[in-house]
Amino acid sequence: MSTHDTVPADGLLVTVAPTGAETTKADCPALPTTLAELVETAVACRAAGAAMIHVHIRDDEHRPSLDLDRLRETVAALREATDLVVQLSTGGSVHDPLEHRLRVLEAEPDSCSITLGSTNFGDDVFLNPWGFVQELYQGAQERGIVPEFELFDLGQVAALHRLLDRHGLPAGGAVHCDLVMGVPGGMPGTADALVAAVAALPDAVTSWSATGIGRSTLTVALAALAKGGHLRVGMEDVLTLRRGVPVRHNAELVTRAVAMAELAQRTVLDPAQARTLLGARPPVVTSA
Ligand code: KMH
Ligand code: ZN
Repeated sequence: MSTHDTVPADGLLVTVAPTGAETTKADCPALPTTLAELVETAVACRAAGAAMIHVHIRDDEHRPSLDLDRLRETVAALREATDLVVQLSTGGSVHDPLEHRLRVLEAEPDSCSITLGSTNFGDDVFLNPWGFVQELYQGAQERGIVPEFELFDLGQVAALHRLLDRHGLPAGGAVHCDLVMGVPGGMPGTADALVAAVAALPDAVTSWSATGIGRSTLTVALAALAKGGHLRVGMEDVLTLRRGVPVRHNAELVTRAVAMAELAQRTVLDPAQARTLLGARPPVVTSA
């Protein structure tokens, strides 16, 4: 397999976000929180059709963690077991200090999430001051890490214009966004909101995906497909397949995304094609 394959015009990137920082292991034992569970999940989701993994890690008590050694170990283990594009969350949990979130870049993932502004997040606040956003973005540029701009509301779309105008394009030259919809405090998970957000994206945007939290997940996925976007799925965002039917494994959500892609006559991208789409560097080969 080549590392920089052509991306078909009807290509569809499926990103899996398997863990997140909000759900507890006690509430959801199926959530992959240990390294072994995360690697098993990554392998199964790759087989089901995912090309990128958005990673939050947990500590030994299954609590959200940004421990740098653990992040490095996680990136290495995922690269060893799969060819997925490895994206680390710099959002962490709402309780993580900004300086810890900046240091995530030191784990040298292929990609990192960057959120463009602060958002009420349920009863909490997901803090992303402008100075922090710029520092994170410049750090990613310097390290050759491709960002995924996570956009929780329309104001953050406007902030993306401002960021690109001031600091130029990401490493690799592509601009990929993910609309995260339906967070209590952010834009609603509706087709109307998705259309408005997509219409407002900067011209420099080369690809975008969307995900709807909780019950908005199918509405957002179907609207994203209708508008030619890509899909993010996973237990970070939704814990049921339908009312009363819990997700038992993230691969179920990836399989459903692939089925929707097939219905929409889209070609599911493999990780090499995803790297081309995202402008990500070739996979790091770990020495034996
Ligand atoms: N856990 C949320 C507070 C990201 O990964 O960059 C932030 C989040 C976004 O999940
Ligand atoms: Zn996340």
